[in-house]
Amino acid sequence: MRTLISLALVIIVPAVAGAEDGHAAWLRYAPLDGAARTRAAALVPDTVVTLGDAAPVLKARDELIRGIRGITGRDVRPADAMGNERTIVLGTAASFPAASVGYTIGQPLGRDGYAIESFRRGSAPPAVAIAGERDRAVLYGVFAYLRRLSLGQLTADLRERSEPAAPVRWLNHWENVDGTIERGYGGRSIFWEGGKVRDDLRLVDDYGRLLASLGINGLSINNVNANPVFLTREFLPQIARVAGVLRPWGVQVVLSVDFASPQKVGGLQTYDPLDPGVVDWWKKTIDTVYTSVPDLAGIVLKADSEGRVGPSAYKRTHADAANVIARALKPHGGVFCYRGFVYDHRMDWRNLENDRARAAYDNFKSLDGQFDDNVIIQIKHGPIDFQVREPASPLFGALQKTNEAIELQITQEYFGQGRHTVFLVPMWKETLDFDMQVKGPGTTVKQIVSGRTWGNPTGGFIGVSNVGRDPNWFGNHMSQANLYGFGRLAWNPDLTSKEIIDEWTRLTFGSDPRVVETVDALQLSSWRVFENYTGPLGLQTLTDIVGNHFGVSVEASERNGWGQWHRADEKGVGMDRTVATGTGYIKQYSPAVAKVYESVDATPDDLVLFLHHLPYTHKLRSGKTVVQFIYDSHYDGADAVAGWVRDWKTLEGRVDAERYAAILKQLEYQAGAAVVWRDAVARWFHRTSGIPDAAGRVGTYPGRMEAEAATLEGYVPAQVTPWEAGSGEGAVECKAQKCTATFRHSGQAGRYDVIVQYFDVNTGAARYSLRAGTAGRSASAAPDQSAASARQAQWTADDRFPTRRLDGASSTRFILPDVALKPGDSIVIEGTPDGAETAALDYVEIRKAGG
Ligand code: GCW
Repeated sequence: MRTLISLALVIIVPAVAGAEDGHAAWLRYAPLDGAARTRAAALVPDTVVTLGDAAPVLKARDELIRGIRGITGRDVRPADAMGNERTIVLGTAASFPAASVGYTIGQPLGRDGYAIESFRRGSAPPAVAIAGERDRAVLYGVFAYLRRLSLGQLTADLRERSEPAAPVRWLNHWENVDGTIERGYGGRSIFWEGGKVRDDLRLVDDYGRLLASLGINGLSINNVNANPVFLTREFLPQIARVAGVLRPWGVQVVLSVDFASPQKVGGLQTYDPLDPGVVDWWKKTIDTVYTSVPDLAGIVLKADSEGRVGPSAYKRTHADAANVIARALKPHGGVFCYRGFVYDHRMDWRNLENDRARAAYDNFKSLDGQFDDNVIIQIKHGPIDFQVREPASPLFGALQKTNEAIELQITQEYFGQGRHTVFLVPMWKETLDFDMQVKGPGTTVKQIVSGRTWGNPTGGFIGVSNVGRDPNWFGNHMSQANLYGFGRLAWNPDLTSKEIIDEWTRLTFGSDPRVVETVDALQLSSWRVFENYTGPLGLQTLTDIVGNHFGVSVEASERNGWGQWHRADEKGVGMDRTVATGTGYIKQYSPAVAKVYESVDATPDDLVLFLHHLPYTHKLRSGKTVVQFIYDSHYDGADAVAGWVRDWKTLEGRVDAERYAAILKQLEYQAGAAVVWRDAVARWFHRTSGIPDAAGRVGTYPGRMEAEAATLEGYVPAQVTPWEAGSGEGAVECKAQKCTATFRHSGQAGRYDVIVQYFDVNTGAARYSLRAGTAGRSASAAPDQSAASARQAQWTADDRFPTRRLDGASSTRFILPDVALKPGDSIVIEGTPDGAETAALDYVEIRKAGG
């Protein structure tokens, strides 16, 4: 009987309606509260009439019914015609006149535009038309309607017309057919597994729905580091299956290709873009792709970059390469995206004139005018590579006769990889709103990529998404705001960060004002906070550039060919990119922008070390010296994350328990990681510059006891690489079966949180146990149970941080809260290694309980 009951439970639990695992993201359609619900229920229709039976329009109808039911509790009935009830009519602009429902679109809608308009036929009850310029735009209109409903913004008289800023609103996915995702942090691929398409594509369907709600209309389904198998005849049915699932959502498939495909899978001797055989091969191959996927949106290519082959193999230009594929796409209406991310990663770092930031402009500027009209140059938002702070890429301003798209990275490669919360919209906005001043003032990046500045028809917004099979898509609930924000900006780049996050928070967590205020504030500050503890002043992300792009490693960027140099030495730091004395990068901007950047005093502090090499003692615009700014910002950043944890805790009971706990855990991790970053970067600059911290913090850590100074049984000293990622002189590790480190509390008696900083590498699952306080005291000193049980704890180091070494990525912490300690009490940690994971320890730190 017992077994039966527990079996039943196992089956029932996952089916519990409303499990808040984050999968529904911003489309939860949670019921509105009280009065808002009554108000909304009075405005929604009784029936929905659908004009035509195109799949996106039917999806739109189902979505409308589902959304209204969730938000207001009312059931809307599908009907064949308008009757004597309140009705919503859904259809394309063209379908309305023929249906004679009493509504016509009037002024035509452009592109993917939609209209949501109230109307009345004779004395019939009020009706609403949701009309789209094309099928998928009906979906966009319905999602807009439901967004209003959820946000409590629906009114009785609706007059909304909306058109996207640009035709290209695409995502790129860096997915491999084996199911892995390059720079993906939300689990394995929703598309691929074991070399082929997955049998179950329900997640793709769910994803298509999320994308349609944002107006995203294209999606590349394989890595730009492309596997040529995607262009083989045998593979086409697999692509067609994915396209078939996305099509009803108005999302068209895009393919990434390998430029050597004519040779690798076509059996030709060459892939020279000017060779007639190659021209012919591309044409035939793309014709064949269109027989399987007739609405393929286009192709994306990464060439001559990071080891990918390209036209340089035959001394051909990027335009030669782009046009050969673009011409094959042209008869089918396909668009070709050539990535502007072309640079040499074997540059000589000794030559102070070399500069990776110049690469995109140097590669493409002279080719302006040579690209066919269905070619887009896809440009990363900054000149390097998604670093925490970069200026707008000068290439945006350099091309006048060429279509451009901005590439924004949604997946948080350099932004904590799903383990840190960083809302990227404010950063993207800074680039989109940046005035390149290429046609006088008023030529912002968003206008240029929308094609408005030079009248180029085919441009837009491309986001690298890389969601995975994790229930919440990203491995971090808060990261969903980046996909949401990307989609909203791609539709309307004039929206503010505040508007976007406010919508997202309400749709995702509901409209409790305390929740909205807390989450909005946290998200809106998060980029600055992250920058403060990972790389302020335009230093770029001070991470392990040649490795995992996750942990701190200040010098990893230096003395190698990758060109992400900051050139810090004992006197100063920063890349001199001036025209006068540096690499000349600044000349790539319009004279008006260059004038600002060329002058140290005029350059904003945020970018100053990206553009200038300065002594540590240089006074910034803020009035602080460079080095003091570095110290201060790192402390500010780490303090801010600790503050988020406290803020989040005030939301207990206001956010569902499941997401509350997951986000708390994520923020607590982030708070610890920010301390690792803070200490590492501040100590590195302290040691290198020899200049003390005016506030006396760097090098002095109250309450901290280094493991190497503890009483050790079995534990032996170990090096942390880079040195700055380990506190004190380094760490200790256990190469025996079991080891013990004993620390002695020498401070005052009181209640403390005991923080154990240890290393969790990904090669095993070492175990730790901790005993804090005096043995035998617990019984008498604990009327309060939690304190009594809090004196001991065990945990396993089984997180999968992206490293095998003791470094900034594996350094993490365990906190035993609220422990009573008196002078002389011991804190004993026992470590049990697991294979190559050596139960390593960095330090123990005690802080006032609840701090
Ligand atoms: O940021 C770098 C990433 C690579 C990526 C490359 C690119 C797909 O580290 O993983 O390759 O950019 O954008 O092509």
